Amino acid sequence: MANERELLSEVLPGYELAEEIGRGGWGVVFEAEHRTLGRRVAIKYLPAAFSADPDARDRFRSEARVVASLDHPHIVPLYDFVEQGDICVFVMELMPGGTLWDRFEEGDLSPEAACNVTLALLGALYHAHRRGVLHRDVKPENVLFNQEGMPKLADFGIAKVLGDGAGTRTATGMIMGTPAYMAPEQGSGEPVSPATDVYAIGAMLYELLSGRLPFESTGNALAQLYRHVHEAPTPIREIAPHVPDGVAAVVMKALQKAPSDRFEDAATFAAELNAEATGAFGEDWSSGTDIPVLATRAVLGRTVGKITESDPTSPDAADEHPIYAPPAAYEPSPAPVASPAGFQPGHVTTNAPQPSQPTPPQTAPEPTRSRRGLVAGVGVAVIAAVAAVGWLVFDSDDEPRAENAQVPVAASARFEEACRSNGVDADLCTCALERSLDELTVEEFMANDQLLQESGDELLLTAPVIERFDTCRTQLEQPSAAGA
Ligand code: 3AM
Repeated sequence: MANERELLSEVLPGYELAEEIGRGGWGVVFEAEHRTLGRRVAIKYLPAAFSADPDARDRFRSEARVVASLDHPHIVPLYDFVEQGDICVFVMELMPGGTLWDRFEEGDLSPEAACNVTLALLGALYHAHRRGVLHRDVKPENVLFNQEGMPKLADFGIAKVLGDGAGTRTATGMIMGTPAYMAPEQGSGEPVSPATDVYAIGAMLYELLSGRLPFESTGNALAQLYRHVHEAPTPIREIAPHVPDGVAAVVMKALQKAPSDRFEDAATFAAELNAEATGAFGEDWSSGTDIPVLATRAVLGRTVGKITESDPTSPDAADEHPIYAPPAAYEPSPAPVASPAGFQPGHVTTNAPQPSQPTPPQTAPEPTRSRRGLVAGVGVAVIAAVAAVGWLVFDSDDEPRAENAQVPVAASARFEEACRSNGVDADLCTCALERSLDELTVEEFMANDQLLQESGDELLLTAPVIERFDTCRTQLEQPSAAGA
Protein backbone atom coordinates (compact mmCIF):
# COMPACT_ATOMS: atom_id res chain seq x y z
CA MET A 1 0.00 0.00 0.00
CA ALA A 2 1.29 3.40 -0.97
CA ASN A 3 2.30 5.63 1.90
CA GLU A 4 0.46 8.82 2.82
CA ARG A 5 2.71 11.13 0.86
CA GLU A 6 2.39 9.08 -2.33
CA LEU A 7 -1.37 8.87 -1.95
CA LEU A 8 -1.67 12.59 -1.40
CA SER A 9 0.56 13.45 -4.34
CA GLU A 10 -1.64 11.23 -6.50
CA VAL A 11 -4.85 12.84 -5.27
CA LEU A 12 -3.52 16.40 -5.45
CA PRO A 13 -1.12 16.48 -8.42
CA GLY A 14 -1.37 20.27 -8.54
CA TYR A 15 0.39 20.59 -5.19
CA GLU A 16 3.98 20.09 -4.15
CA LEU A 17 3.83 18.39 -0.78
CA ALA A 18 6.15 19.79 1.90
CA GLU A 19 6.60 19.04 5.60
CA GLU A 20 4.13 17.22 7.78
CA ILE A 21 2.74 19.80 10.21
CA GLY A 22 1.17 17.45 12.69
CA ARG A 23 -1.23 14.63 13.43
CA GLY A 24 -4.54 14.93 15.17
CA GLY A 25 -7.36 12.52 15.94
CA TRP A 26 -8.88 13.19 12.55
CA GLY A 27 -5.96 13.05 10.24
CA VAL A 28 -2.59 14.23 9.20
CA VAL A 29 -1.86 17.81 8.20
CA PHE A 30 0.81 18.62 5.63
CA GLU A 31 2.10 21.87 4.28
CA ALA A 32 2.00 22.11 0.50
CA GLU A 33 2.37 24.63 -2.29
CA HIS A 34 0.18 25.05 -5.32
CA ARG A 35 2.50 24.47 -8.26
CA THR A 36 1.04 27.21 -10.46
CA LEU A 37 -0.21 29.77 -7.96
CA GLY A 38 2.69 29.42 -5.58
CA ARG A 39 0.22 29.64 -2.71
CA ARG A 40 1.20 27.75 0.42
CA VAL A 41 -1.64 25.74 1.91
CA ALA A 42 -2.38 23.19 4.59
CA ILE A 43 -3.67 19.81 3.48
CA LYS A 44 -5.63 17.68 5.86
CA TYR A 45 -5.95 14.07 4.97
CA LEU A 46 -8.67 12.00 6.60
CA PRO A 47 -7.74 8.42 7.36
CA ALA A 48 -9.58 5.72 5.44
CA ALA A 49 -11.11 4.51 8.73
CA PHE A 50 -13.47 7.48 8.45
CA SER A 51 -13.65 8.15 4.78
CA ALA A 52 -14.23 4.52 3.70
CA ASP A 53 -17.74 4.53 5.18
CA PRO A 54 -20.10 5.76 2.41
CA ASP A 55 -22.40 7.44 4.93
CA ALA A 56 -19.52 9.24 6.53
CA ARG A 57 -18.35 10.26 3.06
CA ASP A 58 -21.75 11.76 2.31
CA ARG A 59 -21.61 13.74 5.47
CA PHE A 60 -18.06 14.94 4.83
CA ARG A 61 -19.15 16.05 1.41
CA SER A 62 -22.20 17.95 2.54
CA GLU A 63 -20.42 19.46 5.49
CA ALA A 64 -17.49 20.49 3.31
CA ARG A 65 -20.06 22.32 1.20
CA VAL A 66 -21.39 24.12 4.24
CA VAL A 67 -17.96 25.00 5.55
CA ALA A 68 -16.95 26.23 2.10
CA SER A 69 -19.96 28.52 2.19
CA LEU A 70 -18.68 30.19 5.34
CA ASP A 71 -16.80 33.31 4.52
CA HIS A 72 -15.48 35.08 7.56
CA PRO A 73 -12.09 36.61 8.36
CA HIS A 74 -11.87 34.57 11.56
CA ILE A 75 -12.67 31.17 10.11
CA VAL A 76 -9.93 29.14 8.42
CA PRO A 77 -11.11 29.05 4.82
CA LEU A 78 -11.54 25.79 3.00
CA TYR A 79 -10.02 26.12 -0.49
CA ASP A 80 -10.80 22.69 -1.82
CA PHE A 81 -12.16 19.28 -0.96
CA VAL A 82 -11.01 16.33 -3.01
CA GLU A 83 -12.07 12.74 -2.80
CA GLN A 84 -10.60 9.84 -4.63
CA GLY A 85 -10.97 6.20 -3.74
CA ASP A 86 -11.07 5.99 0.02
CA ILE A 87 -9.35 9.29 0.51
CA CYS A 88 -10.84 12.63 1.51
CA VAL A 89 -8.62 15.65 1.54
CA PHE A 90 -9.29 19.18 2.73
CA VAL A 91 -7.15 22.01 1.35
CA MET A 92 -7.13 25.02 3.68
CA GLU A 93 -5.35 28.26 4.37
CA LEU A 94 -1.97 27.60 5.93
CA MET A 95 -1.89 28.86 9.52
CA PRO A 96 1.80 28.99 10.40
CA GLY A 97 1.33 31.06 13.57
CA GLY A 98 0.55 28.10 15.83
CA THR A 99 -2.47 27.68 18.06
CA LEU A 100 -4.04 29.75 20.79
CA TRP A 101 -3.13 26.96 23.17
CA ASP A 102 0.55 27.38 22.26
CA ARG A 103 0.39 31.09 23.08
CA PHE A 104 -1.48 30.47 26.30
CA GLU A 105 0.99 27.80 27.34
CA GLU A 106 3.91 30.09 26.61
CA GLY A 107 2.34 32.64 28.96
CA ASP A 108 2.09 35.02 26.05
CA LEU A 109 -1.51 36.08 26.43
CA SER A 110 -2.57 39.16 28.38
CA PRO A 111 -6.20 39.49 29.56
CA GLU A 112 -6.74 42.03 26.78
CA ALA A 113 -5.39 39.61 24.18
CA ALA A 114 -7.59 36.84 25.56
CA CYS A 115 -10.67 39.08 25.26
CA ASN A 116 -9.65 40.23 21.80
CA VAL A 117 -9.24 36.71 20.41
CA THR A 118 -12.56 35.82 21.99
CA LEU A 119 -14.23 38.69 20.13
CA ALA A 120 -12.81 37.38 16.87
CA LEU A 121 -14.13 33.88 17.58
CA LEU A 122 -17.54 35.15 18.58
CA GLY A 123 -17.76 36.98 15.26
CA ALA A 124 -16.85 33.76 13.48
CA LEU A 125 -19.39 31.73 15.41
CA TYR A 126 -22.12 34.26 14.89
CA HIS A 127 -21.53 34.09 11.16
CA ALA A 128 -21.62 30.29 11.21
CA HIS A 129 -24.65 30.02 13.48
CA ARG A 130 -26.60 32.24 11.11
CA ARG A 131 -25.92 29.65 8.46
CA GLY A 132 -26.96 26.69 10.55
CA VAL A 133 -23.46 25.51 11.33
CA LEU A 134 -22.41 24.72 14.89
CA HIS A 135 -18.79 24.14 15.75
CA ARG A 136 -19.23 21.99 18.85
CA ASP A 137 -15.55 21.68 19.60
CA VAL A 138 -14.37 25.20 20.36
CA LYS A 139 -11.10 25.06 22.30
CA PRO A 140 -7.73 26.82 22.22
CA GLU A 141 -6.22 24.04 20.12
CA ASN A 142 -8.76 24.77 17.36
CA VAL A 143 -7.84 28.44 17.11
CA LEU A 144 -4.94 29.00 14.74
CA PHE A 145 -2.99 32.11 13.74
CA ASN A 146 -2.19 32.90 10.14
CA GLN A 147 0.92 34.52 8.70
CA GLU A 148 -0.32 37.96 9.76
CA GLY A 149 -1.15 36.82 13.26
CA MET A 150 -4.89 36.82 12.61
CA PRO A 151 -6.74 34.28 14.79
CA LYS A 152 -9.12 31.92 13.02
CA LEU A 153 -11.37 29.12 14.11
CA ALA A 154 -10.43 25.79 12.53
CA ASP A 155 -12.07 22.41 12.04
CA PHE A 156 -15.48 23.91 11.58
CA GLY A 157 -18.15 21.33 11.49
CA ILE A 158 -15.84 18.41 11.03
CA ALA A 159 -16.51 17.07 14.50
CA LYS A 160 -20.18 17.30 13.75
CA VAL A 161 -19.94 15.49 10.47
CA LEU A 162 -17.97 12.77 12.09
CA GLY A 163 -20.37 12.53 14.95
CA ASP A 164 -23.62 12.38 13.07
CA GLY A 165 -24.25 8.72 12.67
CA ALA A 166 -20.74 7.87 11.56
CA GLY A 167 -20.31 4.15 11.85
CA THR A 168 -17.00 3.93 13.61
CA ARG A 169 -16.53 4.01 17.31
CA THR A 170 -13.86 6.62 17.12
CA ALA A 171 -16.06 8.81 15.04
CA THR A 172 -18.84 8.28 17.52
CA GLY A 173 -16.48 9.39 20.26
CA MET A 174 -15.85 12.69 18.58
CA ILE A 175 -19.41 13.84 19.03
CA MET A 176 -18.53 14.23 22.63
CA GLY A 177 -16.25 17.11 21.77
CA THR A 178 -13.75 18.00 24.47
CA PRO A 179 -15.06 17.59 28.03
CA ALA A 180 -12.99 20.50 29.33
CA TYR A 181 -15.16 22.97 27.37
CA MET A 182 -18.35 21.03 26.90
CA ALA A 183 -21.76 22.54 27.58
CA PRO A 184 -24.06 20.59 29.90
CA GLU A 185 -26.54 19.87 27.11
CA GLN A 186 -23.83 18.49 24.88
CA GLY A 187 -22.46 16.33 27.69
CA SER A 188 -25.87 14.95 28.49
CA GLY A 189 -26.89 14.26 24.92
CA GLU A 190 -29.57 16.92 24.75
CA PRO A 191 -30.05 19.00 21.62
CA VAL A 192 -27.24 21.37 20.88
CA SER A 193 -27.70 24.92 19.66
CA PRO A 194 -25.65 28.09 19.20
CA ALA A 195 -25.71 28.41 23.00
CA THR A 196 -23.58 25.25 23.13
CA ASP A 197 -20.76 27.05 21.31
CA VAL A 198 -21.34 30.13 23.49
CA TYR A 199 -20.70 27.96 26.56
CA ALA A 200 -17.51 26.51 25.10
CA ILE A 201 -16.21 30.01 24.35
CA GLY A 202 -17.10 30.99 27.92
CA ALA A 203 -15.14 28.00 29.26
CA MET A 204 -12.22 28.90 27.04
CA LEU A 205 -12.19 32.54 28.12
CA TYR A 206 -12.39 31.45 31.76
CA GLU A 207 -9.27 29.38 31.21
CA LEU A 208 -7.39 32.03 29.24
CA LEU A 209 -8.05 34.65 31.92
CA SER A 210 -7.55 32.55 35.03
CA GLY A 211 -5.20 29.76 33.97
CA ARG A 212 -7.74 27.20 35.11
CA LEU A 213 -10.64 25.42 33.54
CA PRO A 214 -14.12 25.94 35.00
CA PHE A 215 -13.97 22.26 35.93
CA GLU A 216 -10.53 20.81 36.16
CA SER A 217 -10.06 17.26 35.09
CA THR A 218 -8.96 14.64 37.54
CA GLY A 219 -8.10 12.50 34.56
CA ASN A 220 -11.60 11.11 34.29
CA ALA A 221 -13.66 12.46 31.43
CA LEU A 222 -16.97 11.34 32.90
CA ALA A 223 -16.28 13.10 36.19
CA GLN A 224 -15.50 16.28 34.30
CA LEU A 225 -18.66 15.96 32.21
CA TYR A 226 -20.68 15.33 35.33
CA ARG A 227 -19.41 18.58 36.81
CA HIS A 228 -20.32 20.54 33.71
CA VAL A 229 -23.82 19.14 33.95
CA HIS A 230 -24.41 19.37 37.69
CA GLU A 231 -22.02 21.73 39.44
CA ALA A 232 -21.62 25.49 39.51
CA PRO A 233 -18.19 26.67 38.38
CA THR A 234 -16.11 28.61 40.90
CA PRO A 235 -16.67 32.33 40.23
CA ILE A 236 -13.65 33.34 38.17
CA ARG A 237 -12.71 36.24 40.44
CA GLU A 238 -12.27 33.85 43.35
CA ILE A 239 -9.35 32.24 41.55
CA ALA A 240 -8.26 35.20 39.43
CA PRO A 241 -9.03 38.43 41.32
CA HIS A 242 -7.27 40.48 38.63
CA VAL A 243 -10.08 39.79 36.15
CA PRO A 244 -12.20 42.96 35.99
CA ASP A 245 -15.65 42.62 37.52
CA GLY A 246 -17.60 43.24 34.34
CA VAL A 247 -15.50 40.87 32.26
CA ALA A 248 -15.88 38.24 34.97
CA ALA A 249 -19.66 38.66 34.89
CA VAL A 250 -19.66 38.14 31.13
CA VAL A 251 -17.63 34.94 31.46
CA MET A 252 -19.88 33.54 34.17
CA LYS A 253 -23.01 34.34 32.19
CA ALA A 254 -21.71 32.35 29.23
CA LEU A 255 -21.24 29.40 31.59
CA GLN A 256 -24.82 29.23 32.81
CA LYS A 257 -26.25 25.71 32.85
CA ALA A 258 -29.46 26.51 30.99
CA PRO A 259 -28.82 27.58 27.40
CA SER A 260 -31.54 30.22 27.75
CA ASP A 261 -29.68 31.82 30.67
CA ARG A 262 -26.58 32.40 28.54
CA PHE A 263 -26.25 35.16 25.97
CA GLU A 264 -28.96 35.24 23.37
CA ASP A 265 -26.35 34.63 20.70
CA ALA A 266 -22.64 34.97 19.99
CA ALA A 267 -23.09 38.59 18.87
CA THR A 268 -24.68 39.62 22.16
CA PHE A 269 -21.84 37.92 24.01
CA ALA A 270 -19.32 39.83 21.89
CA ALA A 271 -21.08 43.15 22.39
CA GLU A 272 -21.16 42.69 26.17
CA LEU A 273 -17.56 41.57 26.30
CA ASN A 274 -16.45 44.52 24.21
CA ALA A 275 -18.35 46.94 26.44
CA GLU A 276 -16.91 45.50 29.64
CA ALA A 277 -13.39 45.27 28.24
CA THR A 278 -13.60 48.88 27.11
CA GLY A 279 -14.74 49.90 30.58
CA ALA A 280 -11.95 47.96 32.24
CA PHE A 281 -9.01 48.35 29.88
CA GLY A 282 -9.73 51.65 28.15
CA GLU A 283 -10.98 52.67 24.72
CA ASP A 284 -7.96 51.39 22.82
CA TRP A 285 -7.72 48.10 24.60
CA SER A 286 -8.12 46.03 21.48
CA SER A 287 -5.50 47.70 19.31
CA GLY A 288 -2.87 47.38 22.03
CA THR A 289 -2.94 43.59 21.83
CA ASP A 290 -1.22 43.22 18.44
CA ILE A 291 -3.82 40.65 17.48
CA PRO A 292 -5.66 41.83 14.39
CA VAL A 293 -9.37 41.35 14.95
CA LEU A 294 -11.89 42.42 12.38
CA ALA A 295 -14.90 43.06 14.50
CA THR A 296 -17.86 43.22 12.20
CA ARG A 297 -20.63 45.68 12.59
CA ALA A 298 -23.01 42.87 13.37
CA VAL A 299 -20.91 41.84 16.33
CA LEU A 300 -20.09 45.19 17.83
CA GLY A 301 -22.78 47.36 16.31
CA ARG A 302 -25.07 47.05 19.24
CA THR A 303 -22.50 48.35 21.61
CA VAL A 304 -21.15 51.21 19.59
CA GLY A 305 -24.56 51.98 18.24
CA LYS A 306 -23.10 54.17 15.53
CA ILE A 307 -24.37 52.43 12.46
CA THR A 308 -27.84 51.64 11.26
CA GLU A 309 -27.83 47.96 11.86
CA SER A 310 -30.47 47.14 9.35
CA ASP A 311 -28.59 48.72 6.46
CA PRO A 312 -28.97 46.05 3.77
CA THR A 313 -26.02 47.39 1.79
CA SER A 314 -23.64 46.73 4.62
CA PRO A 315 -21.02 44.07 3.95
CA ASP A 316 -22.20 42.45 7.15
CA ALA A 317 -25.84 42.56 6.19
CA ALA A 318 -25.98 38.79 5.88
CA ASP A 319 -24.98 38.49 9.50
CA GLU A 320 -27.90 40.59 10.60
CA HIS A 321 -30.63 38.33 9.39
CA PRO A 322 -31.92 35.64 11.68
CA ILE A 323 -31.46 32.65 9.47
CA TYR A 324 -30.29 30.16 12.05
CA ALA A 325 -32.24 26.98 11.79
CA PRO A 326 -30.52 23.67 12.33
CA PRO A 327 -30.65 21.98 8.92
CA ALA A 328 -32.09 18.50 9.20
CA ALA A 329 -29.18 17.07 7.26
CA TYR A 330 -26.76 18.08 9.99
CA GLU A 331 -28.93 17.73 13.04
CA PRO A 332 -30.43 14.32 13.74
CA SER A 333 -32.25 15.67 16.75
CA PRO A 334 -32.97 19.29 15.84
CA ALA A 335 -32.23 21.79 18.51
CA PRO A 336 -35.42 23.31 19.94
CA VAL A 337 -33.99 26.76 19.74
CA ALA A 338 -35.91 29.71 18.54
CA SER A 339 -34.19 31.54 15.76
CA PRO A 340 -32.19 34.34 17.22
CA ALA A 341 -34.17 37.52 17.27
CA GLY A 342 -31.54 39.29 15.18
CA PHE A 343 -30.83 42.95 15.42
CA GLN A 344 -33.51 45.47 16.04
CA PRO A 345 -32.95 48.62 14.05
CA GLY A 346 -31.68 51.32 16.31
CA HIS A 347 -31.23 48.97 19.21
CA VAL A 348 -28.30 50.04 21.30
CA THR A 349 -27.17 48.11 24.29
CA THR A 350 -27.85 49.61 27.67
CA ASN A 351 -24.54 48.24 28.69
CA ALA A 352 -22.66 51.24 27.44
CA PRO A 353 -18.92 51.43 27.97
CA GLN A 354 -17.89 52.76 31.34
CA PRO A 355 -15.55 55.71 31.53
CA SER A 356 -12.15 54.43 30.75
CA GLN A 357 -10.40 53.03 33.82
CA PRO A 358 -7.37 51.25 32.48
CA THR A 359 -6.06 48.60 34.80
CA PRO A 360 -2.35 47.95 35.15
CA PRO A 361 -1.10 45.38 32.66
CA GLN A 362 -1.51 41.90 33.99
CA THR A 363 0.84 39.07 33.55
CA ALA A 364 -0.68 36.18 31.67
CA PRO A 365 -2.00 33.45 33.94
CA GLU A 366 -0.06 30.25 34.30
CA PRO A 367 -1.79 27.41 32.50
CA THR A 368 -2.66 24.51 34.74
CA ARG A 369 0.50 22.46 34.78
CA SER A 370 -0.54 19.12 33.48
CA ARG A 371 -3.55 20.20 31.54
CA ARG A 372 -2.08 19.36 28.15
CA GLY A 373 -1.57 15.79 29.21
CA LEU A 374 -4.95 15.67 30.78
CA VAL A 375 -6.66 16.80 27.66
CA ALA A 376 -5.04 14.05 25.71
CA GLY A 377 -5.99 11.59 28.41
CA VAL A 378 -9.50 12.91 28.54
CA GLY A 379 -9.91 12.58 24.81
CA VAL A 380 -8.91 8.97 25.01
CA ALA A 381 -11.18 8.37 27.96
CA VAL A 382 -14.16 9.85 26.21
CA ILE A 383 -13.63 7.80 23.14
CA ALA A 384 -13.26 4.74 25.33
CA ALA A 385 -16.44 5.60 27.17
CA VAL A 386 -18.46 6.07 24.08
CA ALA A 387 -17.02 3.02 22.45
CA ALA A 388 -18.13 1.00 25.45
CA VAL A 389 -21.49 2.66 25.46
CA GLY A 390 -21.89 2.14 21.76
CA TRP A 391 -21.43 -1.53 22.38
CA LEU A 392 -24.11 -1.60 24.97
CA VAL A 393 -26.82 0.31 23.30
CA PHE A 394 -26.01 1.17 19.74
CA ASP A 395 -26.08 -1.88 17.61
CA SER A 396 -28.75 -0.15 15.63
CA ASP A 397 -27.56 2.55 13.31
CA ASP A 398 -30.94 4.24 13.59
CA GLU A 399 -30.09 5.72 16.95
CA PRO A 400 -29.03 9.33 16.87
CA ARG A 401 -25.41 9.41 17.95
CA ALA A 402 -26.01 12.34 20.22
CA GLU A 403 -27.80 9.88 22.48
CA ASN A 404 -24.51 8.21 23.22
CA ALA A 405 -23.53 10.89 25.61
CA GLN A 406 -26.65 10.31 27.63
CA VAL A 407 -25.58 6.95 28.85
CA PRO A 408 -22.92 7.97 31.38
CA VAL A 409 -25.32 10.60 32.60
CA ALA A 410 -28.10 8.04 32.71
CA ALA A 411 -25.83 5.82 34.81
CA SER A 412 -25.34 8.76 37.18
CA ALA A 413 -29.09 9.30 37.29
CA ARG A 414 -29.62 5.65 38.20
CA PHE A 415 -27.12 6.04 41.01
CA GLU A 416 -28.99 9.06 42.32
CA GLU A 417 -32.25 7.16 42.07
CA ALA A 418 -30.72 4.33 44.11
CA CYS A 419 -29.64 6.90 46.72
CA ARG A 420 -33.15 8.29 46.90
CA SER A 421 -34.83 4.92 47.20
CA ASN A 422 -32.37 3.96 49.92
CA GLY A 423 -32.92 7.21 51.82
CA VAL A 424 -29.37 8.52 51.35
CA ASP A 425 -28.84 12.23 51.94
CA ALA A 426 -28.43 14.14 48.64
CA ASP A 427 -25.03 15.71 49.50
CA LEU A 428 -23.68 12.37 50.59
CA CYS A 429 -24.97 10.84 47.39
CA THR A 430 -23.34 13.48 45.19
CA CYS A 431 -20.05 13.12 47.03
CA ALA A 432 -20.02 9.33 46.66
CA LEU A 433 -20.99 9.58 43.01
CA GLU A 434 -18.15 11.99 42.33
CA ARG A 435 -15.69 9.79 44.16
CA SER A 436 -16.91 6.82 42.14
CA LEU A 437 -16.49 8.77 38.92
CA ASP A 438 -12.98 9.76 39.98
CA GLU A 439 -11.89 6.37 41.23
CA LEU A 440 -13.38 4.00 38.68
CA THR A 441 -12.40 3.48 35.10
CA VAL A 442 -15.05 4.15 32.51
CA GLU A 443 -15.69 0.44 32.09
CA GLU A 444 -16.01 -0.05 35.83
CA PHE A 445 -18.35 2.88 36.13
CA MET A 446 -20.56 1.51 33.40
CA ALA A 447 -20.57 -1.99 34.91
CA ASN A 448 -23.55 -2.19 37.19
CA ASP A 449 -22.06 -4.33 39.90
CA GLN A 450 -19.46 -1.71 40.78
CA LEU A 451 -22.08 0.71 42.02
CA LEU A 452 -25.46 -0.91 42.12
CA GLN A 453 -26.99 -4.30 42.40
CA GLU A 454 -30.46 -5.05 41.24
CA SER A 455 -32.60 -7.11 43.54
CA GLY A 456 -36.03 -7.63 42.08
CA ASP A 457 -37.35 -4.13 41.50
CA GLU A 458 -34.93 -2.64 43.98
CA LEU A 459 -31.64 -0.94 43.29
CA LEU A 460 -29.14 -1.67 46.03
CA LEU A 461 -25.91 0.19 46.57
CA THR A 462 -22.78 -1.96 46.62
CA ALA A 463 -20.29 -2.30 49.48
CA PRO A 464 -17.62 -0.11 47.77
CA VAL A 465 -20.22 2.65 47.46
CA ILE A 466 -21.16 2.34 51.09
CA GLU A 467 -17.47 2.68 51.98
CA ARG A 468 -17.39 5.86 49.93
CA PHE A 469 -20.35 7.15 51.96
CA ASP A 470 -18.23 6.72 55.09
CA THR A 471 -15.36 8.69 53.60
CA CYS A 472 -17.77 11.32 52.35
CA ARG A 473 -19.46 11.64 55.69
CA THR A 474 -16.11 12.51 57.25
CA GLN A 475 -15.36 14.84 54.37
CA LEU A 476 -18.66 16.65 54.71
CA GLU A 477 -18.31 16.96 58.46
CA GLN A 478 -14.68 18.15 58.26
CA PRO A 479 -14.18 19.83 54.91
CA SER A 480 -10.41 19.98 55.56
CA ALA A 481 -10.39 16.21 55.20
CA ALA A 482 -11.62 16.56 51.62
CA GLY A 483 -8.51 15.03 50.13
CA ALA A 484 -8.64 12.05 52.47
O1 3AM B 1 0.27 18.98 16.02
P1 3AM B 1 0.04 20.43 16.35
O2 3AM B 1 -0.83 20.66 17.53
O3 3AM B 1 1.30 21.25 16.37
O4 3AM B 1 -2.64 22.87 14.85
C1 3AM B 1 -2.83 21.67 14.13
C2 3AM B 1 -2.04 20.54 14.74
O5 3AM B 1 -0.77 21.01 15.11
C3 3AM B 1 -2.22 21.75 12.75
O6 3AM B 1 -2.06 20.40 12.39
C4 3AM B 1 -1.82 19.61 13.56
C5 3AM B 1 -2.76 18.40 13.51
O7 3AM B 1 -4.09 18.78 13.55
N1 3AM B 1 -3.10 22.38 11.76
C6 3AM B 1 -4.40 22.09 11.52
N2 3AM B 1 -4.87 22.87 10.52
C7 3AM B 1 -3.83 23.67 10.13
C8 3AM B 1 -3.68 24.70 9.15
N3 3AM B 1 -4.72 25.07 8.38
C9 3AM B 1 -2.70 23.36 10.93
N4 3AM B 1 -1.51 23.97 10.79
C10 3AM B 1 -1.43 24.93 9.84
N5 3AM B 1 -2.48 25.29 9.04
